[in-house]
Amino acid sequence: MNTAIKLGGFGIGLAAVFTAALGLGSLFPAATPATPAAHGGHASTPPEQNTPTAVLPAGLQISQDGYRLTPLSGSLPVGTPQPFRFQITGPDNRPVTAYTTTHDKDLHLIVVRRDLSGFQHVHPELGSDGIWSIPLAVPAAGQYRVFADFKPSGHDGLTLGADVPAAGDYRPTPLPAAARTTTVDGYTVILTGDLTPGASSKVTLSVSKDGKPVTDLQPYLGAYGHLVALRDGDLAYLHVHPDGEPGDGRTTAGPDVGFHAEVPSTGAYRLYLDFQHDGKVRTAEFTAVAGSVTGVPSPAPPTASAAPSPSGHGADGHTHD
Ligand SMILES: [Cu+2]
Repeated sequence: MNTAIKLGGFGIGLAAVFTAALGLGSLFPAATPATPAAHGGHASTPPEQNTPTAVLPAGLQISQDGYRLTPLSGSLPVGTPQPFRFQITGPDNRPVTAYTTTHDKDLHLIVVRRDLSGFQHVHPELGSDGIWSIPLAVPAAGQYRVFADFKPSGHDGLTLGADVPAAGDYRPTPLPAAARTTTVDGYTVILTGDLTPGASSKVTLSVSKDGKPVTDLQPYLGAYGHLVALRDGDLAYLHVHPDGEPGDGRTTAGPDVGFHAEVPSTGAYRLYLDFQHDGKVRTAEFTAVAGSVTGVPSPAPPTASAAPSPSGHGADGHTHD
């Protein structure tokens, strides 16, 4: 399945789990990666005690499976774009030049400040020298995380992350409180469904404008929407995609865009929905809380959440410090 694996048995196990998970449209497999076959029916030792249960979420590492993300630009400019350059090297330490296209692109670059503000989803160009480049600027100073989401030929998809600073006076932005409704550029987007730690959960985002449902969303990168979720605190990365695609005979061009998402733990996440309408891509952002966190009431049942409220039911009452 995978000739590039150079890790030990645990690494191979991870790759197998990731492959299985990708088949289900999720980067995060269930909590227990593999259950060893029962031997002789003895049940004295539960198998999970000997099984690694923690599968590292994507985006937390600069290097994985021999692949490495190396920023060649030491900082990001504030305001005026400059070329941001980086390299992906493979197990042979050479720049990777052969990729499998996913969602219309060979590589997706996500840029976000460590406080989860300033999100950008862009698509660099690959030079013949194996160096990726894109003109890039950030809106304000601070420490940024860049994520390269790509699939080397013959390998499973990877998301590697690296920190890159933007010099200047850093003023952190508190994470906005959890809410089910957000607005961007005159569009209102409503989130229904809840993130369930360790399980696949359906979330739906509904787009409207001037009080009317938008039913002519345009395909962007082969879908009516792209959703990225980042975990507050460590920026673990979850890239999820819609339930269905344009032209499959069952997926409508809005107002609802459905996703299957699986988050690795309880906690707060920032969700970023890219959608295209009237020829322009916009990003709607939400804070959502997965599971029950200390001091936070459990989310309302799905039936109740179908009726959106301006106060943001589900994780209402939660304020993030
Ligand atoms: Cu992309």
